[in-house]
This record gives sequence, structure tokens and C-alpha cells, in this order.
Amino acid sequence: MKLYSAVKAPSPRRILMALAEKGMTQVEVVNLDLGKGDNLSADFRARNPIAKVPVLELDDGTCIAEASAIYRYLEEICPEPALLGRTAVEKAVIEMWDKRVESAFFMPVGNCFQHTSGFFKDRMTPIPAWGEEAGKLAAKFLPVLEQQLALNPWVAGERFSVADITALCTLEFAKVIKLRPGDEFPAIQRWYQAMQQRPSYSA
Ligand SMILES: N[C@@H](CCC(=O)N[C@@H](CS)C(=O)NCC(=O)O)C(=O)O
Repeated sequence: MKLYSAVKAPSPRRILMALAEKGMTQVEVVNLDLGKGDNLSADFRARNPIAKVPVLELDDGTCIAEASAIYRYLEEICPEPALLGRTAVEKAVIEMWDKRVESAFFMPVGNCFQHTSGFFKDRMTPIPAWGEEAGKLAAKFLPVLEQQLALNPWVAGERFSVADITALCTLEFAKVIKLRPGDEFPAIQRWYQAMQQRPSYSA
């Protein structure tokens, strides 16, 4: 198995952390330089036509893109430790929180970064006003996360899950838009310290 990744990019980091949590450290990692457009090549588009990392390439050549689909594959081939839940309720609640973090936090952070920095201006038209609006939307997620973590040890409840990984990767990436939760978010701080103590944090 081979993981197409990119240093410091939040979406492939989700998979690197999931692999580390599952002890699947034998997967070969191929780092692309997104700034230089390595991912826009015909060769990479044959693996993912929308030219995004992560892509997990299996030994038979099957390519799986989209972080949530890769989470699913890893869970099926390596069920323990479970990151997608064990019971019907756990599975649904974890998926709900993972999607909530993706849509209400990851996407606005990414849009704010792309539309205000012009990092990908060779492949899109940045609209700075939209970027600023997206930054405000991203900030609105912090009180939601705070409330959840004030009531639960982990993002999706009692157990560590992919929702924690997705939230951590987004929270750290949010530094690029200068969004950092301060002392007014004590539950996020407590959870963040717990995340930093996991070996997968530095995967
Ligand atoms: N929905 C995708 C998002 C993937 C994504 O946005 N990847 C970014 C890096 S974090 C990327 O490859 N960007 C390169 C580009 O847009 O050219 C997933 O969950 O895997």
C-alpha cells in the first residue's frame, strides 16, 4: 500500500494519524509538493481525477481518495483499535461529528486560506471577501466544539475516534488563518493537550 500525501497538508495528515493509531506503519508514503503542482500531473490525476491528496493506492492498483473513504477502508482491514465506532449508535454519532467537523470547520478554514492567501492562484480565482467570510464561519465552530468537549472527553463522546483526528488536523491548520482557540475555550485546551500526548500526533 502507498499513501500519496503532502507535508503539512491537513487532509493527508488525517490518514497518517489514523495509520499511526492502528499501528499500520509499514505503508509507503509518497510526498507531493502541492505548491509546485505535483498533484496536477496527468500521472497523479490518473489516481485521483480531482487532483487532491490523500490517495491510498492498494497493491492491486485500486486508488482510494477522500479521507473518509480511506478511514473506512483502514477500519475494514484493521478493525482494532476501532476509530469508526463499534455499536450502531457509536458509528452514527462518530460519522455525524466527523462530517460536522469537515463541513463546518475544515471547509471554511480551507476556503479562508485559499481565498485570502492566493496560495493556489495558479489553479483557482481567489475571492478575498469570500475568504474573510469563510474565516468568520470557521470561528463560529469553536464554541460548538467547546460545548461538546465540555460534556465529553472526546469529540464524538466517550471514545477517541476519527472525529478527534479530523478536528485536530483542522485546528492546527487553522493557524494559517490565525484562528487559535485561547483560554476562553478551556475544554478545547484540555482536549488539545490530550491529543498532543498521543503518539499519532507526530505521525
Ligand atoms: N475532500 C477531500 C479533500 C482533499 C483536499 O482538499 N486535499 C488538499 C490538501 S489538504 C489538496 O490536495 N489540495 C491540492 C489542490 O487543491 O491543488 C478529502 O477529504 O480527502
